[in-house]
Amino acid sequence: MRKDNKKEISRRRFLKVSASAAATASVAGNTQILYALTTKGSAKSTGVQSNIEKKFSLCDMCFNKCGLIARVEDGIVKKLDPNPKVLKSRGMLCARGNAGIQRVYDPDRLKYPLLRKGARGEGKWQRLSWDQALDLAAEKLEKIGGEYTRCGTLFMAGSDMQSKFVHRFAEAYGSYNIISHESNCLVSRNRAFLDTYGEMPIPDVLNSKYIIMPGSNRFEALVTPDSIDLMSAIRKECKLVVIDPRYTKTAAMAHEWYAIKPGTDMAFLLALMHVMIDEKIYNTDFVKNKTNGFAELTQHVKKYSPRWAEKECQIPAAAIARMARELAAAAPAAMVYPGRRTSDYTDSTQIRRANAIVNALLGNWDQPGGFVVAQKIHLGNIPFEPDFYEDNPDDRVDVNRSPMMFDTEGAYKHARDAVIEGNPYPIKAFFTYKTNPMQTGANRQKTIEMINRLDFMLSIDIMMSDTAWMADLVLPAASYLERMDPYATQQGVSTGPCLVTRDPVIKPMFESKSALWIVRELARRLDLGMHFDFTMKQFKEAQIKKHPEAVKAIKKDGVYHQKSKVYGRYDGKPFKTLSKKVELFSKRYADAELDPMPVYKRPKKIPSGRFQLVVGRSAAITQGSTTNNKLLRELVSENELWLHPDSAEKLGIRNGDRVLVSSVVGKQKIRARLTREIRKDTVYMDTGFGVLSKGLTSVFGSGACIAELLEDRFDYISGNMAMHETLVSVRKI
Ligand SMILES: Nc1nc2c(c(=O)[nH]1)N[C@H]1C(S)=C(S)[C@@H](COP(=O)(O)OP(=O)(O)OC[C@H]3O[C@@H](n4cnc5c(=O)[nH]c(N)nc54)[C@H](O)[C@@H]3O)O[C@H]1N2
Ligand SMILES: Nc1nc2c(c(=O)[nH]1)N[C@H]1C(S)=C(S)[C@@H](COP(=O)(O)OP(=O)(O)OC[C@H]3O[C@@H](n4cnc5c(=O)[nH]c(N)nc54)[C@H](O)[C@@H]3O)O[C@H]1N2
Ligand code: SF4
Ligand SMILES: [Mo]
Repeated sequence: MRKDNKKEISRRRFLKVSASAAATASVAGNTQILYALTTKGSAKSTGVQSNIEKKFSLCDMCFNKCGLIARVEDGIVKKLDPNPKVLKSRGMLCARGNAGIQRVYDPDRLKYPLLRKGARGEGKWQRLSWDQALDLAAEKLEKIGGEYTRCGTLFMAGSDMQSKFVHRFAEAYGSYNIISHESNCLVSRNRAFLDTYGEMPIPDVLNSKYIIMPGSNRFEALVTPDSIDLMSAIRKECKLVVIDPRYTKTAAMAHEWYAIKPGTDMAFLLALMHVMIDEKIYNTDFVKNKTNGFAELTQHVKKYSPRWAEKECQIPAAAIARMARELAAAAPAAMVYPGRRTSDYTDSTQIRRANAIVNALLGNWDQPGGFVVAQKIHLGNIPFEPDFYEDNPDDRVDVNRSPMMFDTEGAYKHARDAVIEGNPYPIKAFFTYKTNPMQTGANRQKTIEMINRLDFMLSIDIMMSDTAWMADLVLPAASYLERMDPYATQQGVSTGPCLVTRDPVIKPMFESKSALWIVRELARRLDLGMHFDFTMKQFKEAQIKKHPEAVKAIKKDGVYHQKSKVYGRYDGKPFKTLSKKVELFSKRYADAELDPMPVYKRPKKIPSGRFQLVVGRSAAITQGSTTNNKLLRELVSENELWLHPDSAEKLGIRNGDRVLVSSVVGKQKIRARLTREIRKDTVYMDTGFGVLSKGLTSVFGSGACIAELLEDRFDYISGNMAMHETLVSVRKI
């Protein structure tokens, strides 16, 4: 009874929200939105037999691509349910996944191409036809290519199954300045694990008996299957220890939580190694046969005792020693979780190297409950040979700013600096697809400074994001439920690899188009049409040629699972490193004049009266891209500054007071939330608020922008943005 009541209330609220949403929308397509957001048009409500089709798709509210089944009635999506057959997502569709309907039917959707009319960021736009927009974009790219070479355009595409076509366009056009969101996310982690193991393993959380999780908030920062597996594991016999300056939801579910001093994880990890080696409780067989540099490591960690570490990281020495023993006892079904962005500091590759090395001492490689080798199902391609442009510069624009950047990836922070400095050569155009660096690149003013140096900026988005708001030309993209996407391979960890895809669930609304369509049309105008001489259907056929059985399975279940061995895949095989072993000591680093083993460097002191600002996640928000969603706004409608009550008292701040937060790069006003769920020297706020774009009518005016405050420091090895290195002061307004 109660349950039904609840349902009714939320349905009514949903309708209220929809009605007001529709009232504020003043452009074409209203009837479709209105129809979608009411139940009036439903067959059920008129007593006619329901005509609901169920269609497979994949969620796109974050990068996880959880399997879903859309219930579609008369061409309108009515509900999204999880697809239990997709084992990687373990039958989950989270709050954001459910709210995907609102993404598609948001009256704030971009509806047709828009050309900037007023000053940049002023919000004056002129509607263009697609032909006008594409002709203009092609003309600008041609002109900039002629004046500044083809590398004078910087391309940035976010996480998407069609980003590969944007990359292909960039290569065909002739620019090697291609970046993604990843250098604002996890390249330092990938760097560290690649340089230790030769590849990036994945954690087998489900079968683990002991997990130490430093700075990963898996019950709010959802990653499938890890989030679901962690819940299953701790309900069985797995012990979970969370190390985080905040008492996150993950910490709340853990057996133990330590509010580590920010930036000191390496001290903790080195002390774990110290105990394991000192007490000889590491995996002697694995270390002897599969690793390189153990003698050097033994010598190296002698000074890093738990008593020493306690002074650095503020985790009690006895607890560190006990954790080392418990971990070793549970090994190989034990791990220090590798995380994603965990501790994002200027030393983060080395912090994660320390993480990788502790795991090597546990010998959990290729073992149940430890690290699993990532598997891919190899797909076909339609190959192409881009032209060579002789006048192009020798290298990427961000080259040599960090010693070990990924060639294919570069770094947003470095590319942005290079554009601002015009060094080593000028960049005059910026092409963004499904990424919002105005909210997700630290130091928003610098992003604005970069954009102000450009002659032309083009953004492809579904909404008028803050990044689109700054562009010259904004192109409307088809959402995930409206477009056909290529096949992609996923890894369900213990359930092995699988293939998934998207077919359109409904027709594209308004004038929205897929990335492939847009870049093909642009290519045609630039005489590069031969590189896009295929339809999405043909591309998919080329991808799947070797897996005819997958086509049938996907039609039936929305997914194809490949049976394959999950553990023991490395039996008798060398590691893909220089020494062919797990590199505890890295000769490559030594040759590059980097520390071959992680050396602890004390983070800068937090002066009294100032706070370390850390970044993190809320379960209802995806980075900078979901805060305008009205269904999710019912859960989090604005961000607040987490501040410890003892620190607040000294500043005369009470719960709910408006405060001014200042860093060396910016200032923001925000409401204070007094909570003991954070250290006294640390503050936190959610991402995605304080937007500049008036095209985001729901979220505009709420909360503060963390990107405006974050200092743009970087991991010196990989060029990863170091987002946790910001000090702020807080005062009552
Ligand atoms: N709901 C939701 N889920 C998501 C996302 C989302 O936006 N929303 N994004 C997805 C993406 S792209 C990613 S990369 C992952 C990120 O997932 P995680 O890697 O789990 O990253 P965060 O949630 O940002 O958590 C970082 C945590 O580190 C803590 N921290 C800060 N400084 C330190 C420190 O010095 N030491 C330690 N030990 N901890 C520290 C912060 O308090 C924060 O809780 O989440 C994914 N899942
Ligand atoms: N301040 C802050 N910065 C961060 C983080 C943080 O937590 N806080 N997290 C970091 C991490 S881990 C990551 S992975 C990055 C992610 O950074 P971004 O790549 O910027 O990811 P989102 O913020 O999700 O922005 C995605 C953009 O794509 C648009 N979009 C959504 N669906 C579609 C579609 O179907 N087609 C098109 N064309 N566009 C679409 C959205 O409207 C939005 O503008 O941010 C990093 N930076
Ligand atoms: S975790 Fe949630 S938002 Fe992300 S893909 Fe899965 S259901 Fe969608
Ligand atoms: Mo990320």
